[in-house]
Amino acid sequence: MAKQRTLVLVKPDGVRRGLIGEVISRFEKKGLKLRALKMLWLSEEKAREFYSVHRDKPFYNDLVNFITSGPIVAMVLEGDEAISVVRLMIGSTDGRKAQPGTIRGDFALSIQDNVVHASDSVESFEREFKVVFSEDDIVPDYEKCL
Ligand code: FUP
Repeated sequence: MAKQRTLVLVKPDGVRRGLIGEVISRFEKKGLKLRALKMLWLSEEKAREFYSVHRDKPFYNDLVNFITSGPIVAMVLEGDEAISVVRLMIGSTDGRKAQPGTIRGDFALSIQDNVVHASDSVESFEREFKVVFSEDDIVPDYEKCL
């Protein structure tokens, strides 16, 4: 069992709809540990960097406009196989096709306004983390204090 970190965003639609608590609650109940948490409003420059892997896609500009349309909540979650576990919990990209029981399956009806983002690989996590957080934002391991 490999302990991993992943980055999750509650996107502007999720914040507007009051889903911050719901999203965090699901990950907490699953047993993932929050190691960093912040609310922020991405600049266009940071949003372009965050989604740089999609820069050649037809939806890139719309995606940047959407993710900068309001505040977001970013978090680092830690746990065994956190990247794949969280991807399973958020569901498929298109909310209309995401399985019920997943976050997108339960709360999204769109491919763009799909409530959450989660890293899809260690490499993505490392790039995304640097856009949103610095190492100082990570709280020390508090496992022993629980
Ligand atoms: P995901 O990893 O599930 O968030 O999905 P992708 O990395 O493939 O896409 C990132 C974001 O781009 C999605 F969350 C929504 C947006 N997107 C579109 O708007 N249209 C598409 O056809 C595909 C993705």
